[in-house]
Amino acid sequence: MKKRFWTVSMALVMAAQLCACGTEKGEDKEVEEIRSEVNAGEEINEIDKEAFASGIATEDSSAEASTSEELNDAVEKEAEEFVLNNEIEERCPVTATAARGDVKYGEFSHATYFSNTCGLERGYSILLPADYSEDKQYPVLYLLHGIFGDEYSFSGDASNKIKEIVGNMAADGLIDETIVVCPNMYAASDPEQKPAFDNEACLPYDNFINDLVNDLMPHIESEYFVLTGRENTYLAGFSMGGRETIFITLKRPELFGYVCAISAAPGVVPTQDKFMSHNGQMEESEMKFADGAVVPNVFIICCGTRDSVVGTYPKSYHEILTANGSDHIWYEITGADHDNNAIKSGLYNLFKQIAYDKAQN
Ligand code: FER
Repeated sequence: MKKRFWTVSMALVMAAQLCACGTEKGEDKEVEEIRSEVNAGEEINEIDKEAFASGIATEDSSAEASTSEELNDAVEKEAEEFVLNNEIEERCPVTATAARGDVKYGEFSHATYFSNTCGLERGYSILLPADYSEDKQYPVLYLLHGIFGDEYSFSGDASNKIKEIVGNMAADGLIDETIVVCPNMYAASDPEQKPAFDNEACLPYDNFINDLVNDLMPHIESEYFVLTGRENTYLAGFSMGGRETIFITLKRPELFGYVCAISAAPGVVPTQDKFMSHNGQMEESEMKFADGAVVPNVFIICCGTRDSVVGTYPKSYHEILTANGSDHIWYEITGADHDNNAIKSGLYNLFKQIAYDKAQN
């Protein structure tokens, strides 16, 4: 179904490809027309929204091997060659994404919590390990969706392979079994308020830091058997979720030991892109960890080299953080668009870094 995205939203993608990297002066009139169409909220239909929320659909890379025998061979070969180090791998390997007969995977379920921040009952999806038990305690990854998404954006898209990546890496003893919480990142007090490409409509996303820290995290920590503290608390997000991941990490770096912002959207700092003019959550000079702050052990920023939606904004975040002396890992996924290849890569590398640190201790 998601493949229809390509045909339905050609104008959007064309505009995105032409000007994803920020303001381009002297664009011709045709581009300006496409841009204004894109800017008109009603032009963004449900299928487009799905692609923003959880990434443009891609072919399943584990389906590159055309038979299950070929897939098994690829998995075996990769497993034999695998050496745990702290190097980034651009592509998430099939050993991580393949559904294996010998591994029991967790399932997503849905629950709610009361948000004092919003004055509302709010939902989240949660992936518990297959043998989740009160006899154990689990680290938690908070995973933030893209614009127009909700708590179902990741759980409803099997092609991001979240269940497989977490399940396989835990089954292989690389990481502890891990809980993944997918919140609704639109922390509005008015249930009628809806996201859009304008500053006012984006404020609830920027408010999510309060909901996460004051409402959702305490709820998860009281309702589930979780390990607490920064070493056991991870944060990742895609696109709009990547932008909020960066914002939350810079504001509350002591809370999260391992962080990954995938294909982060513009708007952390003031800018103008094809969708809107962003006021910015902070000035460029403020985009850094506070002096003396406890910072994450690992803070990854990554993006596909062919991202047709956020272009080079993630790279610009890397450059600003570098100029401001804030440690992070930056890498690009060759050939990836604003899509699941970027998401799988970011998640895999986040867990690989966690695995590496765990192996050192
Ligand atoms: C923008 C470009 C991209 C923006 C948000 C996005 C709020 C988010 C895209 C996504 O979440 O997929 O200018 O402004």
